[in-house]
Amino acid sequence: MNVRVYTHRIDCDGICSAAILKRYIEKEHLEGKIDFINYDPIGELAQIFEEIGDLDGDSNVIIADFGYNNYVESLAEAAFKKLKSKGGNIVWLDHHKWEESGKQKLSNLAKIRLSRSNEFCGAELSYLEYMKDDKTSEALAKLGRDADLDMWKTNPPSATYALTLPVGNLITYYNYLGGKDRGKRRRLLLGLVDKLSSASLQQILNKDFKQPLWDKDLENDWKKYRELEVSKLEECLSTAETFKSGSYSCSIGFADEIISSTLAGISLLNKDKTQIAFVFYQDGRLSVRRDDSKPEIKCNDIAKLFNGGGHEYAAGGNLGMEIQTPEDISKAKELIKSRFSSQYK
Ligand SMILES: [Mn+2]
Repeated sequence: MNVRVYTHRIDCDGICSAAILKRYIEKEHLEGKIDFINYDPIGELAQIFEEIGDLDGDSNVIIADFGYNNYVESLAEAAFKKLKSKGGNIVWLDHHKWEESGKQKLSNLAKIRLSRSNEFCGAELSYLEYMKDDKTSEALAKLGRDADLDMWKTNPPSATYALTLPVGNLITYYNYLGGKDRGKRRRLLLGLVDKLSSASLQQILNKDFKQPLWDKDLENDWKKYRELEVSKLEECLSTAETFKSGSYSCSIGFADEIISSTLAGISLLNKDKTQIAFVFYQDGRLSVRRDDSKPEIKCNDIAKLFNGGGHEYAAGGNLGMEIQTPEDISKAKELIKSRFSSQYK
């Protein structure tokens, strides 16, 4: 039997699922390969499901922590039919929201094990399904849960509190460095999965906040990530602009992919003492955030001007253009200013 694992590549839960499943492959002495899955970049998802359909009949596919939508359903259905007709086997473990119709359709082709989003996360489902008696897997599942459900914010903090932030940062960093290069991205993420899956229980449950990572390479990469974050944030803040429309004061900044919209937005509001921060990215994504002392500002209404929506305190939309050159940055800033000013004066 040949095990093929695909887990969600963008967060701690997906990466911990991969680490648990790697322990399973090793424990059972199976042939196996770990890979990752996400909704972007365009074309990659179709490629992955095509690969699944083309696997040999002795393959056992495990998908973990990856959610369903109509697009995924159409790809998965075709791939699963093909693999199943050759004798292959598919298991899908997830805690995102699934349509009942999709679940039913795919249940004829694969074993679908779902839980509610806060009942069991992807890593916990992987642990319960394959590695129930393994303490290290239990701890990895806990790390996935803590990150996914924000458990590290609880008081007292959970047992894997110290690792949640650095591991999350490393996942962001490796996805960033890999970019659209699937092979490079996989190599980098796999390095992290290898280290997590071979870590000791003590290393995973380490409570040393000053030095949470047990491995020199990981520690170095985490340092590089933080340095990159600082320099890219500085770049965003130093090239940002402010403008006024009516009684509203706003900031606009262009941010590198590595900077989260939350960090960029809050930093702009603090630096410029403005009420609304617009942050946009190379792919045209736009994020809107307000000064929290101004609850009358509804970010989701503002985001509607840019085909978006979200929460009142923060929302997102799209500029409908890619930002490649300095001229594009100016154009994008003008677009944000004029569209906002036409409605909010
Ligand atoms: Mn998850």
